[in-house]
Amino acid sequence: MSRLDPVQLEFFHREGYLIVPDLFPPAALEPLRAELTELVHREALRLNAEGRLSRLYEEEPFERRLSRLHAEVGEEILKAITGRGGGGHSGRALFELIIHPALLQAVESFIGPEIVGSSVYRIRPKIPGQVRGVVPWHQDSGYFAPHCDQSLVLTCWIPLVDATVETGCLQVLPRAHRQGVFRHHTHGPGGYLVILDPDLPAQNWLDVPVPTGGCLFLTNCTPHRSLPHHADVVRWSLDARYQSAEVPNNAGQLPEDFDPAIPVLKQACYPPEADFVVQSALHPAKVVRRWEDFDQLRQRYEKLRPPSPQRGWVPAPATP
Ligand SMILES: O=C(O)CCC(=O)C(=O)O
Repeated sequence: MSRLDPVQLEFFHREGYLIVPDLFPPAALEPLRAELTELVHREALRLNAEGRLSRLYEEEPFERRLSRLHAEVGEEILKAITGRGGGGHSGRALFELIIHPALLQAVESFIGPEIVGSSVYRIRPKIPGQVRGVVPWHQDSGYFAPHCDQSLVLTCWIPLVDATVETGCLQVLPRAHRQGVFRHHTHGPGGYLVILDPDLPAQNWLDVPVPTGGCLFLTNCTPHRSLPHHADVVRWSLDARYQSAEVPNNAGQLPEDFDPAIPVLKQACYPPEADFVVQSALHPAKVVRRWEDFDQLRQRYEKLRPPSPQRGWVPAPATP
C-alpha cells in the first residue's frame, strides 16, 4: 500500500519535500535497469562498429559501464538516453515505471485521482565529474509557464542506484516553496537555469539521500540542486512529474496542433513536451495505457517541439 499518510503529507506541504525510502517493491526497478543496460550495450556496439570506441566494457556493471564508455567517447554515448534536450529514451520499462501502481497511489495522495503525467521527465545518468551532471539551484517552475506557479506539478525523483552524498544525491532548500518563484538566470553551470546565491532566501540546505526503491517528492517551487560527485558510480535516476488534470496541460494534443494564439492560461505548463493522462475515473477512454502510444507521442514531440515558456530570465552576470 503506497498511499501516503497525513503525517507524510503534512511534512511535504510544510517542508516542500518528502523522502519515502521504500515506495517500490524490490523488483520494480529491475525492468528499467535492464532496458537501460540494453540501450547502453546497443550504443556501445554502434560506436565500436564505427571505430570510435576501442572496446565494449561488457564486464562492467550497470553502475559503472556508462562511465567507462563516457571516458572514451564523451557525451555521444548519452544522446540515445537523454535525447536532444527533451525526454530522450521512452522505452516500455520506463513507461511501466511511470504508471507503476505503487507510484500512482502515492501521487494520488498529493493531487487526487485524475492524474496527468507531466511532459517533463528525465532519465539522468550522472557520470562522475561530468559537467552536465551538476544541476545548479533552481525551481522546476523556473522552466514552466508562470500561470502554473500556483499549481502543484509534483516531481517524483527515483534513483536507480543508491543516491548518497558520495554518489551525487540532491540537495533541497526546505520551507522555501511557499515564497514564489525566485529570480533565475540563464546559462548557469552546465547550461541550466540557475538561482544565484544572493537570490536564495536562506542557506539552510539539506542533503536528501534516497536508497534504491525509494522516492523523493518535490513541489515545483522547491529549490533544489545536484552537486558534483567523484565516486566511481553512475548515479542513474528518473525524475517523473505529475499534475492534476485540472492544471493546464496538452494531453490529447499533437505538437502540430499547438496554437500560440490560444490564451496563455489554457496552454500547457511546458508546451514543448507531451502530457498524457495516466489515471482517470472520469474519462477512462483518455488514459494512455499502451507503451506504443506513449512512445509515439513522445517521438512526435521530440521531432516538433512547440516553443518553451518565456519567463524573461536573462544570463547571469559575468563573475570578475
Ligand atoms: O537528478 C539530478 O541530478 C537533478 C534533478 C533535477 O534537478 C530535477 O529533477 O529537477
